[in-house]
Amino acid sequence: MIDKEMEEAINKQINEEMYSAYLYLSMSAYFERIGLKGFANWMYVQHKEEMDHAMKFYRYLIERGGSVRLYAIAEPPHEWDSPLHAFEETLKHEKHITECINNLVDLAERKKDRATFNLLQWYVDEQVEEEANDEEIIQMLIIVGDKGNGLFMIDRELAKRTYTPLAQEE
Ligand code: OFO
Repeated sequence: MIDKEMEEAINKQINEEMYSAYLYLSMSAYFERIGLKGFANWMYVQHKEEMDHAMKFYRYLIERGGSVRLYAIAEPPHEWDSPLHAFEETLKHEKHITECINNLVDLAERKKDRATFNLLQWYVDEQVEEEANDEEIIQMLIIVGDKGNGLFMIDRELAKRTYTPLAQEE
């Protein structure tokens, strides 16, 4: 049976992950609206990955005999100034998520909850990858100046991203 404080913290993280999924779905709709289908695809895949992050915590809580609480998901923004602005906000959000994960790691250590600590290592690695991906796209957008032919080249690149369900990765 999982510790109650740990359970509450994981339930809050499920909500953070669900919000991430919501935020990126909203960004996907924004990119569709401004005619950047590749960017929209990238964000849609990101949305699905965030749902997987939430569900990984959800299944873990159930497995540990915990009780899942699905808190209300906040409304994300629906408008950004430019593709660069959207990706800067994405990176900012991911840094916030990294901090949340690090706090969970600290709690698991304090509670001597080795199983949760082990689970969290997957999220620690995932955050490194997510921040690096965002930084790479931000750099590309800075180089091409956020418009014109360069932007369409990035759009073609981002159109190639495909979704791999989490269960198949492990
Ligand atoms: Fe974007 O990694 Fe989960 O939230």
